[in-house]
Amino acid sequence: MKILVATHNKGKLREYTELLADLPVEWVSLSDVGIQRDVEETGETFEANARLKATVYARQSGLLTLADDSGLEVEVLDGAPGIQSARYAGPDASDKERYRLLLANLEGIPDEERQARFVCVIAVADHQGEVVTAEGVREGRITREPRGNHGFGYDPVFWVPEYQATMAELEPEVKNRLSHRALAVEAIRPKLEKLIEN
Ligand code: ITT
Repeated sequence: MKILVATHNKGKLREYTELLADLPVEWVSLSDVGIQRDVEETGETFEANARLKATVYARQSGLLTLADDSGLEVEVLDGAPGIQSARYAGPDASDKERYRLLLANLEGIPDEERQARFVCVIAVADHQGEVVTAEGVREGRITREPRGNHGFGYDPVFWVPEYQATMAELEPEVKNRLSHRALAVEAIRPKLEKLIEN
């Protein structure tokens, strides 16, 4: 069976192909099926946007489709950047510009008030619009300086207390054991296996 991993984010695509490698599935990407256009994320929650992306891309491709909406919630910023994580520093900003802006907005905030969490909601939709979802959350805090070269996005400024390292300092196999995305994958796995069997 073919499943579309519907993301334009190369970091996410790499992680899904690693996290789901054991399933008896041929994974295809948006570029494999010739879809270039982005879905406009008009929802007000991670779940709404994940559902939206999965259903639109499933309709366009005719394939069972997995999408995620994910991002970073910082407590002292009342949950920002949240669902705006990808657009935090404007539509064409780089990952580096986004985390630099975050560090600037947290200037002067002491370590104990820099708690944050990564959230990932996965939605899997079929071409008829049936959708299942699951969520994963990873707690941590925002550092004062970026560190590490692995991962993507806000990983260089996200401190994982259990490992005394930023997410970007962890080897990909380690991130894939503990990340918000890994937890969401474990939660969606039984539902996905049922869909594959049918
Ligand atoms: P798609 O919508 O095409 O999947 P996107 O990058 O626009 O790609 P989102 O709208 O879900 O995806 O935005 C996610 C944002 O949160 C984006 O800025 C990512 O860099 C960041 N993010 C998500 N997961 C992350 C992770 O595991 N590590 C670091 N940053 C992450």
